[in-house]
Amino acid sequence: MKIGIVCYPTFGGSGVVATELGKALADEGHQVHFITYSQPARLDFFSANLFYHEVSVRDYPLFDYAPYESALASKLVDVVRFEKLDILHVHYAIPHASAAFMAKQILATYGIQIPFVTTLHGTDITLVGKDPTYKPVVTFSINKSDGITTVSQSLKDDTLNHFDITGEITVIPNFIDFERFSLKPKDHFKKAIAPNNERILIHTSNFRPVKRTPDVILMFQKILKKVPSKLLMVGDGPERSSNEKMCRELGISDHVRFLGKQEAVEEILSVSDLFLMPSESESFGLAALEAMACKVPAITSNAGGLPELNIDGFCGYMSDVGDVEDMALKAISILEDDEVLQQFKENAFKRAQDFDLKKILPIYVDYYISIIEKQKVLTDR
Ligand code: GMT
Repeated sequence: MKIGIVCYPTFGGSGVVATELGKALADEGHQVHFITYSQPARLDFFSANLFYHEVSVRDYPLFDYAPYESALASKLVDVVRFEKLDILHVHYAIPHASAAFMAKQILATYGIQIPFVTTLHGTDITLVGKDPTYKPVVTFSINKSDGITTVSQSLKDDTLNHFDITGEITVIPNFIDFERFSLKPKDHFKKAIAPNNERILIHTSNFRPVKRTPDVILMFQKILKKVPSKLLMVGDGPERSSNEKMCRELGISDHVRFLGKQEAVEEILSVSDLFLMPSESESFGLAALEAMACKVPAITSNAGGLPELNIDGFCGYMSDVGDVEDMALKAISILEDDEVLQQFKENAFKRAQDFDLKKILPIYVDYYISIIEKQKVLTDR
C-alpha cells in the first residue's frame, strides 16, 4: 500500500504514535509518505520506503495567522496525485481531518477518489475539539472521514458523548515497539542519579496543566519522607518553571532533577523504579506504556483511558484525580519492599506486551484494507 500520514511532528503522543506506525508500516514493505510542517521527531534516519513532504506556509503581510490548513490541503492534493497514494491517515482531528476532507474533494475533481482515516488522540476531543471555536468543523470532518479510530474505548465514549457522530468508530489502542523500549544496561547513569541506591521515580510529559505536574511533586514530597528517593522530571512545557520553583519552596530541590526534552527516554526509564502520571485527563497514556515496557510500574490517576492500560494492584495502582495522599501511599507500598517492587516490575513488562506493536500493526493494516475496499465499492457504483 501507499499510505500518506499527517501528524504533528513534535514530541507529543499523537506525533509519536503516527511516526512509529509509519516506520513499522515501511518496515513491512508499505510505502509511507509523511506530510507535515517539519521532520517528525523520531524520523531522523534513512529508509527506502519512507518519504517526507514538508508543508511550508507562505508568509504574507496580510496574514495575522498564516493559513496552514489550506497549505496542508494543497500539499495533500499534490502528494496524492503525484505519488499515487491509496489512503491518507490523519492523526489528531484539528486541523488535519478538515484539511484531508478538503483535499479529498479537490482530488475528486481530478477523478481521484482517496479515502482518509482520522485517528482521534485525546485533546482533539476532550479539550480543544469540543470548544465551540472548533466544534462544528471537528464534528463535520470526523463525520466525513472514511474511517474513524480512537486510541481507547474511553475516548470513543467521550467522542460519542460530546459530538453528534454518524459514522462507526473503531478502537485501535496505542502500541509499543519493544525493539526500542526495553531495559537498557545503564547502571552508571543510575549511580550518578542515585549514588546511595535511592529509588528513582520518573514523570515524563509536556508539562501542561492537564498533566497535573504539581501533584507529581506533592506526591514525591510525601514519598520522600518514607523512602529515600530521587525524582526525574522529563520533558518541557508551560508549567516547568513553576514546578521548579515549587520544589525549591518545598525544600526538595536536591532530590529532583528537571531533565528537559530527551530523545532517548528509554534509557532514563531503564534506571527508573516507578512512573508517576496523575493526569486530569488521558485518552490512553502512551508515556505510561513506554515506562511499563521498560519494566517500570505506574502510579496513575483513573482518568479517561488509563484504566484500559493500568491494572490496579498488578502493574501499578490508580487513584482518583487529585488524591495525592492515596497515590503516595500506594507508591510507598511498592517502593518500600524489594520483592514487591520486583514483582510489579515484571507485571508492568507483562502488561506492556499486550500492546506490542507486532499485535497492533496488523489491525491497522486490515483496517486500511477494509477502508480502501469500501471506497472502491463507492467509486464503482
Ligand atoms: O498528552 C498530551 O497532551 C499530548 C497528546 C497528543 O495529542 O499528542 O496526547 C494524547 O495522545 C496520546 C497518543 O494517543 C495519548 O497517549 C495521550 O493520553 C493523549 N493525551 C491526553 O488525552 C491528554
